[in-house]
Amino acid sequence: MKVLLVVKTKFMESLGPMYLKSVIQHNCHHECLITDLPNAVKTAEAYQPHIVGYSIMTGDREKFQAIDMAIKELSIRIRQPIITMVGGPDPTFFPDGYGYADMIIPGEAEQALADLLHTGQVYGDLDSLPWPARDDYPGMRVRDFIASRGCTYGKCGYCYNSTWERLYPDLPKLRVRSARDVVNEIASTKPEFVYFQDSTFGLSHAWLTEFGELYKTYVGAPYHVHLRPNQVTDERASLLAGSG
Ligand code: B12
Repeated sequence: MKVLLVVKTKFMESLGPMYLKSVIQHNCHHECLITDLPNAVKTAEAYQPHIVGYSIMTGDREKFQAIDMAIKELSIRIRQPIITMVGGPDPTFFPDGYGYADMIIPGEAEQALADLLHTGQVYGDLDSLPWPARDDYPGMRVRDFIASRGCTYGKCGYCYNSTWERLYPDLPKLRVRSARDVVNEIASTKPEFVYFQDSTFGLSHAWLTEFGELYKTYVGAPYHVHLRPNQVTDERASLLAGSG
């Protein structure tokens, strides 16, 4: 089975689709390719996928819908059924607009895709997931990582976490990878610059202390994190500075 994942742009890495590609390849033993909107139809024509999945943020629904029409025409032309699916924040929060797709997969999709491809349990905790597949993003100077999912500040009006918690009340508010797993992953990519996509990075001082020591020893590249203003304490600032 061949799965084509389409992102809006490849100017930077898209961790969600990269995690899904890794599960599709390593856990499910199927093929997967990540492409962007401008190249989607051309790539699909050459790759002839069985499933096409779109990763969509709010504001981009119509752009993906237009591509979906072209993919369905291609399916008729090459006489091969192509199942299309949508996922990511917009289909999760606003599924009503997605009548055009064959499937809507809301929320985190690692386990859902494994179920769809008849594979067993892949998600135990975040450390159990295979690291994101980076081979569709060769030569990037900035590499993206995520050490946690969710956030303990669940009520900020501008952020998806509050809505997410209402949709998935059984998930812990915050799930954190072990510092060792995160640093091992980063070290394996030898990045020039590291960009953490966590909503709020290093909430636990004990975690941040362990992370800082490992990071300084095994990576050392400068890095970017998101913090809430009230997280910028002297202690956290010095832990971050100490790790480089
Ligand atoms: C990186 C990022 C960006 C990057 C995007 C880079 C890129 N490659 O395209 C940049 C900086 C460009 C960006 C821009 C914006 N962003 Co932004 N961004 C993020 C951030 C911080 C991390 C995303 C990430 O890597 N998550 C980690 C991965 C593992 O999770 P995931 O992406 O959600 O993927 C999982 C599921 O969604 C699902 N999934 C994802 N794709 C697919 C595809 C298929 C087929 C399936 C089945 C499932 C699936 O499975 C994945 C694995 O579990 C998130 C916050 C967050 N912590 O998630 C906000 C977030 C996604 N952004 C948000 C917003 C609001 C924006 C902006 C509109 C901000 C602005 N005002 O300009 C813009 C424009 C977005 C656009 N339409 O283009 C909102 C999304 C809201 C929404 N309803 O879509 C978020 C959630 C933050 C928030 N404030 O709440 N963003």
